[in-house]
Amino acid sequence: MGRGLFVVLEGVEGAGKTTQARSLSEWFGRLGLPHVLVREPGGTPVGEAVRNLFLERGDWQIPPETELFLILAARGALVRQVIGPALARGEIVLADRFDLSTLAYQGFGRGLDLEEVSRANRLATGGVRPDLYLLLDLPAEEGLRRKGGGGDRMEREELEFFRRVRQGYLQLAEGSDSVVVIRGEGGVAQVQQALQRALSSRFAHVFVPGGPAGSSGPPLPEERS
Ligand code: Z5A
Repeated sequence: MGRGLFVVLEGVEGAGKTTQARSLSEWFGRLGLPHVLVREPGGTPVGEAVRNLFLERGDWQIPPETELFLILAARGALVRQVIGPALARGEIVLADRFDLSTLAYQGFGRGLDLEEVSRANRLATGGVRPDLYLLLDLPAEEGLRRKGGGGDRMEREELEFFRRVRQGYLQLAEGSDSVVVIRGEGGVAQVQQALQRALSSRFAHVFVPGGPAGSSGPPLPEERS
């Protein structure tokens, strides 16, 4: 089975993931690289239904454990129905959030045990792991300011929650060579350049002008165990 490249954008609310994911997707297109763009929760019929429940605008109280299982239910479907097949075709998968979000939000944010969250994550992903996480780091205040406040169930959380999430992300990134931290405070174009630089330096054989020579998809990165 072939193995494409799995890249994830992570970060707090309003860090710019969706904006940057779109621009990266355009860049991949210009380079002639086959790719799929997914977001979490979502990306499958089950995932989109979970997304509606999860981000419900009403006054629902959802316990942290229920949040965890909702997210993992969506992820289980996304990995098996979209991400796995795309990687097997040798394509690039660019995901707007993945398992690091669960550690940051349900672990650091909600206070669930990190080991248990990691174990549950492994069950949901079936061992499919990203090749690189691009963490857009931004003070929680700035992210919320960009979003304009109010909004869905998560957006109504207190500032302190988002601060814990941000610190959690930074702690997860520390000492990990699969997480690259990118400052999210610059302008959109500046952040995009930093992301492209990070990808080009990590996967120089994939992100070359004109795309990978003589292949229908990106060359395979080292298989991870
Ligand atoms: N969640 C979870 O708890 N556990 C999990 O495991 C997973 C998710 C997978 C998904 O909500 C929620 O699910 C999320 C975490 C939780 N909730 N929270 N909080 P979502 O998908 O609706 O929201 P999001 O993932 O947090 O994305 P977002 O709020 O849309 O933010 P973003 O994608 O990072 O930012 P953006 O949409 O690109 O930009 C936000 C605004 O800032 C917009 O007006 C842009 O024009 C502007 N922007 C973007 N970049 C810049 C720069 N560089 N400068 C200035 N302004 C900018």
